[in-house]
Amino acid sequence: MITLALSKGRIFEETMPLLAAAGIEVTEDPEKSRKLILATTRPDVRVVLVRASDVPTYVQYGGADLGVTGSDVLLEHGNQGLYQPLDLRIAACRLSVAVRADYDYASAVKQGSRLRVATKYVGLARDFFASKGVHVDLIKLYGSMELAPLTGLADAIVDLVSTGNTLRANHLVEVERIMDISARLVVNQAALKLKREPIRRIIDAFASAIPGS
Ligand code: PRT
Ligand code: MG
Repeated sequence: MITLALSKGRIFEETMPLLAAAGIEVTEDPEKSRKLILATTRPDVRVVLVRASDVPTYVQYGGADLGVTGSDVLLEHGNQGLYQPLDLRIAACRLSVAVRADYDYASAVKQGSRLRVATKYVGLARDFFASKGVHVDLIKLYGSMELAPLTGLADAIVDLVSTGNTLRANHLVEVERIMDISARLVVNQAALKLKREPIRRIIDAFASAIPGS
């Protein structure tokens, strides 16, 4: 049995064409079913649904053989023991710093002020501001980062941006782009040895179906 870990939503949806290229179709709709283990048209392949931030953990400890996860999640998690053969170029976005439209970020940075930054990405944010020599107090949040500057919880946020619509709707502006983000295929190292042939075939099929390749 080959187990693939996916998260519901954009990762699941954008992985479906890659699976199709490998001749695999998921036979249940995760939005309609409450099942956490989904069957596929291949009796030896199943999909497990986990939180986006749990995908690396499942693959690292062998709860899944393969997984699809954002490079944001991987970098924040630390990719201990995960084989990362492919940038799938799906679920693309960027990690950015955003502030209220009326907040003078450039001056605050220039004056060496201590910034309060709210984010889910504490590790990535710490590294980024340290590399710029900007002093920050980091506030860990688990969601709705956009609310933090609006309520006075923080001066800035570090969050993912794709269309920019969420920032605009909340009168926030992007002031720095930290890095580009896309989803990666991750593979458990032991599974790669023990199930080499079927896993290799999936990796090759995914590689052939990467958007823009
Ligand atoms: O929702 P949950 O807490 O379970 O987990 P999650 O939010 O990590 O999962 P999900 O499915 O939302 O995101 C999974 C992965 O998709 C992320 O780890 C990223 O690698 C990738 N991705 C790509 C995104 C976005 N684009 C994205 N736009 N993840 C989140 N967003 C959010 C962003 O945080 C912000 O709130 O969408 C909003 C901004 O979108 P725009 O289009 O308005 O700019
Ligand atoms: Mg989400």
